[in-house]
Amino acid sequence: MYGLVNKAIQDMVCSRFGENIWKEIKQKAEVEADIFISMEGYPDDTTHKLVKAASVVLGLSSSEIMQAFGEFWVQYTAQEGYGEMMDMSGDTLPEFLENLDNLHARVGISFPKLKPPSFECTEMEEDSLSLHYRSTREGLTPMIIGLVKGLGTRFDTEVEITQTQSRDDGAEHDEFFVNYKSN
Ligand code: 1DX
Repeated sequence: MYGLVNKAIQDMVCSRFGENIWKEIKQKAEVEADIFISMEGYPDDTTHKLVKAASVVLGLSSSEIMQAFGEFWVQYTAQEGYGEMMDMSGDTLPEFLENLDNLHARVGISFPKLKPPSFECTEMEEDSLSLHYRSTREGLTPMIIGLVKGLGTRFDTEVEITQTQSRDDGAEHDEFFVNYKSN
């Protein structure tokens, strides 16, 4: 994944727990890089090792860390150079979710090593939708819950999200039911 992802993990840990905890996590993860370059590609393994090490050092589950990271990602990217792109992608939670594939297509033009996931909304109602998440990657599903909650915060919308289908259980892709109410 692009370094932006690892840099976001670093900034989340440093802002909440400080530089020393981050150093400990990086050491435990056996990640050699001194700094992450946003626009450079890194092995997915680097990200997974960082999450695992953070889980041990902070005493939280990997799933909890990934959820927190998903929430963080929404505000992080909005303030780290991609705010305009986020602004263009919708004014409401459902609109933004429907535009995610377009957003990734746009990023992919400039960054061809992007392996964008796909998000599809079905059964769209006044206050709910089904969200289908398809990815070339495994193990990032808890992050999706955080991402959607982060979008809820961004759009001042109360969100409830529950997973209704899981690749872990043999389904073809992950599916979520999203209930929301804008304030
Ligand atoms: F609900 O399943 C809200 O590296 C959401 O594969 C979900 O393949 C917001 F310059 C610049 C760059 C860089 C901008 F090239 C990414 F570095 C992308 C900014 C999306 C904002 C996807 C990150 C692929 C890296 C799922 C989890 C990954 C999507 C991560 C969240 C808005 C982003 O993001 C999977 C890669 C951006 C960029 C957004 C993602 C890769 C998302 C969301 N994805 C790189």
